[in-house]
Amino acid sequence: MKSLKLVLTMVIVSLILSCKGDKKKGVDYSSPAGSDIADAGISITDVEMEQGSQIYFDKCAGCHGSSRKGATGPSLLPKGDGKHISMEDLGPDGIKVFIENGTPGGMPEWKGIMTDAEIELMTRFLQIDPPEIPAFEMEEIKGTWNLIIPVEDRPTKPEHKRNIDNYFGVIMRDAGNVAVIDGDTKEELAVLKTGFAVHILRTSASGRYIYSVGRDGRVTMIDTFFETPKIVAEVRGSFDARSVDVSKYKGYEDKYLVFGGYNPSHIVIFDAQTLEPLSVTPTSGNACDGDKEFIEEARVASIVASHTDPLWVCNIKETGMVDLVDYTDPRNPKITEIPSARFLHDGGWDSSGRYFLVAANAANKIVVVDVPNKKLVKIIETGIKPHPGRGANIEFNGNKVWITSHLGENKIVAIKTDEGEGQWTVVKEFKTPRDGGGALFVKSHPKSKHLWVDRTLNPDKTLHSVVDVFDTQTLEHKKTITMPEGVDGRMVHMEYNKDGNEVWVSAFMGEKNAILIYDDKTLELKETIQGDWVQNPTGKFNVYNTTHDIY
Ligand code: DHE
Repeated sequence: MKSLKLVLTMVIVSLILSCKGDKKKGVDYSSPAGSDIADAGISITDVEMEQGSQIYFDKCAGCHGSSRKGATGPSLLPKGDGKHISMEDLGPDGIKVFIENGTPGGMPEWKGIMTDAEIELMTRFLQIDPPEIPAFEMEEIKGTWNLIIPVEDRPTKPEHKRNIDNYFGVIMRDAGNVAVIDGDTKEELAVLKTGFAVHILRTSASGRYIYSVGRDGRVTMIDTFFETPKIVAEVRGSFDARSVDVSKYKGYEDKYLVFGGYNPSHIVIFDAQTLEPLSVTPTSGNACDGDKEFIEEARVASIVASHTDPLWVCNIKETGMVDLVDYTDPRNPKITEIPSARFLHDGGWDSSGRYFLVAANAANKIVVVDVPNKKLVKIIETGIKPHPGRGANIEFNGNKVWITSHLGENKIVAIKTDEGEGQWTVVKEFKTPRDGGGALFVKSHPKSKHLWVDRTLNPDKTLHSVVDVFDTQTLEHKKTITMPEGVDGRMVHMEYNKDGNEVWVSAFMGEKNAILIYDDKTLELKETIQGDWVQNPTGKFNVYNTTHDIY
C-alpha cells in the first residue's frame, strides 16, 4: 500500500514531468489503481486519491490554499486549525452540503459542475491530512526549462504581413490550449498546447511574444513572428500559479519576465527571450496588519508591469503586502513591501499609469498604490468582494474614473482617479437591472462609450448567461445581451479589439462553445467563432491592449 504522501507527491511530480516530457499530456494519472489508504478510517484508493488531489488543485486550492490551511475560504483540515470547524467534526454529510450548495460568502454551488461521484469522493478526500509539498526551488525550476527554439533560430522580422497588434490570444482552459486568432480576419492561426488550465496571458513590451501561465505553474512563450505562431520556450515556476508579466520600462523591453507562484509562494524572474530562470524570492512573511502573524503560504496574486519605472507590482494575497519589485538587477531584485489589506487578488492601472488599484477582496476594499513614489495612497471600502479583473478606465461626468464590479453583490462602483476634490472616492454606485452578484470582469476602451459587465459566477442561469452594457457618460444601463436563442450557458470575460469597436465575449455553451463578437456601437452580435478547437474559452487578450494596458 502506497502512503498518502507518496500518492500526492506522484501527482505533483507528474505535473512537473508533464512540462518537459510529453507535451500533449497535462496531468499524468498513471498511478496504479486499487489499493486502499487507511487514514483516519477513511477508505480511498490510490487512483481516487490522485483524482481528489486533482479536483482539489483545480477547483478548491484557489480559495482554500494548496496546503488546505485556508485563504479567502476557511481551512479544510481534518482536525481543523483552531479557527474553523474541522472536517472530521463536519463529517461526510456536512461536507457534502457545503460542496453541493456553496455558501453566501461566495463559494459556488458545485452540484452540477462536479459530478455526484466527484462530490462523494471529495467528502472522503477532505477528511484525510494533506501532504507536505515537496521543494520546488531554483534547481527544480531549472530542471523544467525547455528552450525549444533558441533566439538565433527565430525570425528577425515577421514572416507574414498580418497585423500582430490585433492578434488575440484566447485561453481554451479545459483543453490546456491557447489559440492565436487574427483579429482582423478572425482566422485561427494556431492552437498550441500550453499546459493545464491556463489562467492568463500577457504580451511582451514589443507585442511580439505572448506568454501564458497555467494553474500548473507552467509558463509558455509563443512567438508571433512565425507565419504560424510557435511555442519557443517553456518552463515551470511552481506547482500552482495565476500570474505573469514582463518588463515594460524603456530600455528593458522584452528583457525580463516575472512569475508569481501560488505554491510554492515565490516570485521568479526569468530571461524573457529564453525563459531561463534568473532568481527566486520567497514571499512568505508577516501579514500587513502589524500583528506579526507569519504566513508561510503567501501566494502571489495579480502582477502588473510599470511603464514609468523598472518595477513590477506583485500583490501578495495572504499577507496583504504590495511588493514593488525593482528588476534592474534581476538576480538580486530589490523589493519594497507596502502593507495594505488582506486578501489581495486582482487589479489594474488607472488611466495615468501612475496608480495601481487592487482588490483586497476579503476586506471588501480597493487598495490604491502610487507606484513611482512607492506609497500607499488610500484604502477604499467599496462592496462585498470586489472583483475588477484589471478594471475599466472611463470618463464619467467630466472625471476620470476606474470601475470595479463585485462578486458578492450587485454593485458596480466608479472611483475618481484624477486629481482634485474627491480623488479616490466612490463617485457613483450603480447596478445591473436584476439583482444578484457573481460578476467577475468589467471592460471598456478609450474609443468606446460602453462599459461591459459579466455575471459568470451567479448561480441563476438567467444571470450567468448574459452580459450587461452601460453608457459610460451616464452610467445608465443600456442593454442586457443574452446568449444566442435557445442556448444555455455562461458568458465570461470581455476583450476589445485594437480599434475599440468590437467586443469579444467567451461563451460556455456545451457542445457549442464559442467566442461571440459584438459590434460595440450597435451592441449586436457580429460574428461567432466556433469549431472543435473552441473548448471552454475563458480569457482573451488582444496584443495591443494587453501590451499597453488598455482597459
Ligand atoms: Fe482568475 C485573473 C486568480 C478563478 C479567469 N485570476 C486572475 C488573477 C488572479 C486570479 C490572481 C489576476 C492575474 C493578474 O492580473 O496578474 N482566479 C484566481 C483564483 O485564485 C480563482 C478564484 C480560483 C482558482 O482556482 O483559480 C480564479 N479565474 C477563475 C475562474 O474560475 C475563471 C473565470 C476561469 C478559469 O480560468 O478557470 C478565471 N482570472 C481569469 C481571467 C483573468 C483572471 C480570464 C484575467 C482577467 C484580465 O482581463 O486580466
